[in-house]
Amino acid sequence: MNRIFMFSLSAVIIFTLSNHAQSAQFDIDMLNKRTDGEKMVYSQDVIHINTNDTINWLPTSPGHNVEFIAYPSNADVPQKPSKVGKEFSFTFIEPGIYLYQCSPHKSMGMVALVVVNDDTSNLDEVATTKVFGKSKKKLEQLISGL
Ligand SMILES: [Cu+2]
Repeated sequence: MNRIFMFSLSAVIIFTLSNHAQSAQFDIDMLNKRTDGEKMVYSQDVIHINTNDTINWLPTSPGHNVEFIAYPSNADVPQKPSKVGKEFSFTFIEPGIYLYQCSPHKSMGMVALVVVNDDTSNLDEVATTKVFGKSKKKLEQLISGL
């Protein structure tokens, strides 16, 4: 093998390795209506991601936001709800389950989960977090599907 070929091969290997180590980005739409007919809903009820992955919540329909209401004890999540109708991004550092709701539609079942590294060690806390109205049944369904 000549030197140029060897150099190219090493470059490809290094690129592949570094690309693999890179964290991922995921988009979740905030919706008035989902394709399955659900109203006031996030495009994904439960998403499984890895440490250092980022989720971008998109204001695909207006009037929604993200408010974390249960999360791993050492997670540094925003303590205030995100701005209604604005894109919001968060990078998940701590493994565990994150429960969030849409503040304007928290009693209409607009709750969802992020599970980082498939770690469910804070499941009890998530299951006993106070949610409102239709979100009680929705949360039960999401948890039973984990
Ligand atoms: Cu909403």
